[in-house]
Amino acid sequence: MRMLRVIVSAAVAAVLVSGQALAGMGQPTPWQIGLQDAATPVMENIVWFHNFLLWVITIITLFVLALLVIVIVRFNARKNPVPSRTTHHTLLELAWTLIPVVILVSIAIPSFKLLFFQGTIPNADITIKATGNQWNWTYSYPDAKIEFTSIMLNEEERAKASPPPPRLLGVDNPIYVPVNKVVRVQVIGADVIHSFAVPSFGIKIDAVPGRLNETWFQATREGVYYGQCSELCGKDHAFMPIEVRVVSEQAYAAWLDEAKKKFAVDDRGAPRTVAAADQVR
Ligand SMILES: [Cu+2]
Repeated sequence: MRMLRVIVSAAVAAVLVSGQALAGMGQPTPWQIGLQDAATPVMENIVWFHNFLLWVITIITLFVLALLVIVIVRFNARKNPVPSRTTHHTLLELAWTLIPVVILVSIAIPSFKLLFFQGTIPNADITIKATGNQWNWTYSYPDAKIEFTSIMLNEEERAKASPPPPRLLGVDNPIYVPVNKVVRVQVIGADVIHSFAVPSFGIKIDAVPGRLNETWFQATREGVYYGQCSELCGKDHAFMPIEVRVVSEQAYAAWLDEAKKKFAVDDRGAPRTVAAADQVR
């Protein structure tokens, strides 16, 4: 019995430790078991809720398994030639009605809390609009009047980049956001339904043509975070990654200055680059 306990606790510890060690920050890792590391309060909540449910389901499963074993061993036909005629047990029936209700309520309360936390967008510092196209993303920062398209790097371009981004995840024009700021993300589809998802931020929202969806994130750690289109949208669905760089306020300001020169658009969203202005003249 003691031996069994040692083996079980060793196995559980191995799974927990490896899950944590292998979970990637902002990107998936080989042999990853758990969720990607959380970089926003929403994702921290999701990870907590996920682990909480895992405990609940594990305890329930072991309890039901124990009941089954007891029934098989103690109440089989061989041991009970004359079956018991008991049909009701008021206390037992009350217990098996009320205990599940208590369990469900204890799941529902944090679940609804999380849902409202995700669904209520706080006062945003920055708004980014992400438009899903077949098969890339267009991002605009309406307040800064910039707009650009973000396309996946192919193998050749990836090899040239330093450091090379993970395969199928790096893009030519990533989104930049400052750390600790609330970012409102408006998401829409230009052609078919796409889905804007960044696992470390705990966001995933459909990009539907003709309907503006909204979500938000507040990244609390600097770094590079990857996501992917998460709605089957056609032949290159797997090749429209999302890359978000969370940087310091100064680095963001520097990027924004540069971006305003490169990606400027006018109020109607038409390009206002130097080249385009030249053509008009
Ligand atoms: Cu897509």
